[in-house]
Parts: sequence; structure tokens; C-alpha cells
Amino acid sequence: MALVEVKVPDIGDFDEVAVIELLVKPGDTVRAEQSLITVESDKASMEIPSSTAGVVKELRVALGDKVKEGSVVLVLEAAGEAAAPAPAAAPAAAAPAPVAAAPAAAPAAPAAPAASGPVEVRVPDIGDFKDVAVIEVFVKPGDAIKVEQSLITVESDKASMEIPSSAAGVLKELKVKVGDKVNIGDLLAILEGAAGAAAPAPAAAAAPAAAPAAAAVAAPAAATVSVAAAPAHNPTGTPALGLPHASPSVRKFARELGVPLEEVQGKGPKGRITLDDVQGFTKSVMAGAVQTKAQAAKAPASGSGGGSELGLIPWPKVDFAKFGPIERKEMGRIKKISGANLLRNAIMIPAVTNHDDADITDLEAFRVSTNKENEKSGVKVTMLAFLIKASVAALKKFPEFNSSIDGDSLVYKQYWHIGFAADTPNGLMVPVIKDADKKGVLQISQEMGELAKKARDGKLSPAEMSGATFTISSLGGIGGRYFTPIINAPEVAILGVCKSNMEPVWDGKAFQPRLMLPLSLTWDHRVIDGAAAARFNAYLGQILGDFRRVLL
Ligand code: CAO
Repeated sequence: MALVEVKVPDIGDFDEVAVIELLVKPGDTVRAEQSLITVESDKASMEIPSSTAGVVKELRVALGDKVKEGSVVLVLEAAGEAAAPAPAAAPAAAAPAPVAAAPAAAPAAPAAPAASGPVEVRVPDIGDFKDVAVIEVFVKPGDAIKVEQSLITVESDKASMEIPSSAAGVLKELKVKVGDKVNIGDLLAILEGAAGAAAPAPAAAAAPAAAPAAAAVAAPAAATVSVAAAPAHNPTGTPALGLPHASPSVRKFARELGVPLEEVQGKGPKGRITLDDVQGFTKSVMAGAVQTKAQAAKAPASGSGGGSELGLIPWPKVDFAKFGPIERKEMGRIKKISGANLLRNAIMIPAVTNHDDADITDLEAFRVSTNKENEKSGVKVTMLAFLIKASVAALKKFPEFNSSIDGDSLVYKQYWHIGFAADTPNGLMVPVIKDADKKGVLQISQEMGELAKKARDGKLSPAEMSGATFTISSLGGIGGRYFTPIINAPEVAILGVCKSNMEPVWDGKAFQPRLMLPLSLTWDHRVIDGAAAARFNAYLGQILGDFRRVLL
């Protein structure tokens, strides 16, 4: 079988272009016309297809290489008789569609008097492309448009490009929308009060006679607009007008999956979105670790009115006033925000709660005596401060409780920031004790007091509420036996604490009165299993039972 060198074909006006993606590797079987690499200039990105079917023997380019017409991309072992000469000599079909040639082919816009009436903006000569899809629309009626401002992006399966306006004016009517297919001469937009550089319509030079531009072409020159194809991507890494920076094949792949590219974080060179980024994003959404903006917008903010997207029956609509007097009060901002978070966390996390008791008889005695000794210091040592310190020790022994899910990975945090639920007149807030592992119980008690006060006064800063790796919700000062706290995502566990009680505890010979603290540990079953949770609670109980264990 013959070895064939596949070369970069005629790529129009471009001199040297950078290889930004390798779409095949040695050993791959490729079809004729299959894209091999993506190249990018400062004007456009395009895929270089193979003119021949065969098996890739050797790649002759690497990411970042500069190539030009005639550069060898790879060596193929051509399949059977179908081996064709290198694409440089191949017919036009084997070459990438001359996207790049289009702008150059368009006539330069000569200066023209300001237009005052409506002017039509049409699709210029965009080379070999037919029925290209509109994938982005950058403008809307009422927008003031500048000359050369991009109006839309169109994309074929090989390249994408922006279509700019060659006239200035106010956009009166937009004639296309995302998903429409356009061809040379199609009407894109009507501008009014146009001023600046208006140029003859490309239809006059290049559009086929059948193009609907005919009427416009006949209009006075000042009211006739031409456009020229412009760069689709800005290789400096800053996408023009917020356009996500990705190659056509990645954009096509994202579109097929329904992935909103603008929400994908590009990890490629200069922030470019790669195929891996789109796949990673899709996996995260499927795993429930990430929500698209559309999903978030659909998610009900509170218990009422939502649920249909989960296949649930609608929330009951009851005319409460029919049964007695009522008073309606708008929910506060914090309640709305925490409500939406709690609902998401309750629905999306497969959570399980383990209950246990810790013997805090000695610890409480120590706490009371410490507070007596420190009476004058003004700092009251709280049980919650001991719980924070004990939790840090347990988190260090069971690191998965201090982790978070990120796509297919678990992120183990090497810091121990502990959030605590604070009941405030405005609703539930969760201030965070940062680096609790480095602080003593006295310092934690003092910080907790300050943060709890700030929370009640509505003065907590976002920084004081962020970064928690684990949360404790204490109802100890209020009452109750056990409860099932909701995990504060993206954390994977939360400890609920209720009021301690004197209870008879069997010591093997007799019942002894012991102060028992009810613990409720809720954990994410995707990360933690029941045995680990039971061990975590047992270890926590041991520490609370004898705090000297923290030193071990
Ligand atoms: N068992 C028995 N008594 C307890 C206790 C426990 N587990 N925890 C605290 N207490 C006692 C304290 O000793 C204190 O008594 P004294 O005044 O006699 O000393 C009293 O209860 C009040 O404690 P506190 O509330 O001042 O301090 P705290 O450390 O327990 O709690 C804070 C601070 C901010 C957590 C609390 O004020 C709060 O807001 N709790 C509610 C949290 C909440 O709403 N959680 C549910 C969220 S829904 O998931």
C-alpha cells in the first residue's frame, strides 16, 4: 500500500497559520474528507481535511506549529486504489472551503456619503459555502451598529466566521435568527439612519442573479450596503463580543450535545475550549455537580410552583383564605436564597444521616470550670467551639469528609474551614471559621461570637460566609433530640448537634448518670459510605469523651 503525504492545501490569503488542534493520531483510520487538524490565523479558524482514506502512519505537525500551503500534515498509508495525490494538487473539494479567501475577495468598502433611509445588509460572498447555519446573533433591534461591527456568526462543518456590517446605523429589523440557514445575498438586517462607510452590495459583484438582493442592488448607492466575511475567532484568546473561543468541530460537537459553550471553561491554550472541556462539562452536568444556567433558571426558588421538571405533580394551589383569615408576607431575600440552595442540595445529594451520642460529661465540666476561670476575659467558651475542634480532628482522620466532588474527581482540601449555622432574624446564615485547625478553642469561641453577632446584624461579608469544608448545625442551645441537617454543597457532610441530656448509661456494672450529646451526621453517599460515617461519629464521640485524644 502506498504512503501518501497529506499537505496543507490552498488556504486562501493566509501565509502561516498555527495548528491549534490535532484531530487524529498515528494508528487512526481516516476517511477522505475527514478533518485532520484545526488551524487558526488572526482571521479565522478552519479544519484541514484529508483528501485520501487510509491509516495515519506519522503526524508531521504538533500543536502550536506554524504551517502554510504545502506543509506536510501527516503521512497516510492509503487505503486500496483510492489513494489520491496530496491535497495540494487535489480538486477544490479536498481543500478547506475558502473561508479565508472570502474577505479578501470582497471589494474594499469605498467611502460613501452618509445614508439616511433604510439600508439592507446581506450575506456577502462567503466562498464555497451553501446553507451555512447562523450560530450566534450579536445584535438586536434598536442597537446602534458601527461599520465593521459583527452582526452574526455563521458556521459550516469546517469553519466559522463572523459577518460584519459595512454601514453604521440603528438596527431596525433583524431578518435572521440562530439556527437559520443562510446563503450569499440573503438579507440579514435593515439599518436606518445609516452613516459612515456604505459600500456597494456584494450581490452587484458576486451574488447570483437569483439572489433576493436584486431589489436592493437597484436602490441608490447610498442606501445599498455590502458586507464582507470577517474573522470568526480572535486568537489572542479574548473572544470577540463574548464568542466562546473554540474550533468549528468543538462548536459543532457542543451544539449536538446541547452544551452552552459560553458556560464551558476553556482549558486549552489561551483559554480555548477543547473537545475535552466540552466532554468534562457534560459529565459534570450529568453527575449533577454543575448546573447549566438554563437548568438553574428552571429550578424553583422555593417549594411552590416547581417540580414539573422532576416529573412531580404540581405544587398544591390552595385558597387559604377560604378556610380562615390569613396574612401574606413576601419571603426575605436570605430565605429565598437559602431556600433555593437547600432545595437543590436536598434533591441532588443522595444524603444519609447517622445518629449517635457522645458522652460529654467531663468536657462540659471542663468547659464550665474554664469559663469560671476566664470570667474576666469576656470570652465564653462554648460547646460548639469544642465541637469544631473535635470535628477538625475527625476530618483529618477521615479526609473524604473534607472533600468535594468536581466532575469525576474528588477534591481533598488541605485546609479545615468550618461553617456553623446561625439562626438570625432574617433567616439561616453560615459564617465560616477559617483555619480552625490552627486555632485554639478560646480563639474559636471568640470568633464565633463575633461572627454570630455579625450574622444577626446582617453584616456578614461574602468572604466570611465562603470557603467552608464542613458545617456544623447546633440546636443545642434550643432543644430537640436528633434531626437530619441538609448538606451545604459542595461540601459532602454536615454535623447536626442537639441538646445534651443527663442519661443513665450502663458501665458494665451499674447505670451511671452521664451527659449525652446527640449527634446527627448527614453525608453524601456518592463520596462516603455508611461504615465510614459510623466510624467518623464513633471517633468524634471518643474525642468529645476525652479531649486529650485531639493531641494524639
Ligand atoms: N446541649 C446543651 N446545652 C447547650 C448545647 C448543647 N449541645 N449547646 C449550647 N448549649 C447551651 C449553652 O451552654 C448556653 O447555655 P448558657 O447560656 O447557660 O451557658 C445556651 O445553650 C445558649 O448557647 P448559645 O446559643 O449562646 O451558643 P451556641 O454555641 O450553642 O450557638 C449559634 C451559637 C450561633 C450556633 C446559635 O446561636 C444558633 O444560631 N443556633 C441555631 C443554629 C440553627 O438554626 N441550626 C439549624 C439549621 S437548620 O439545618
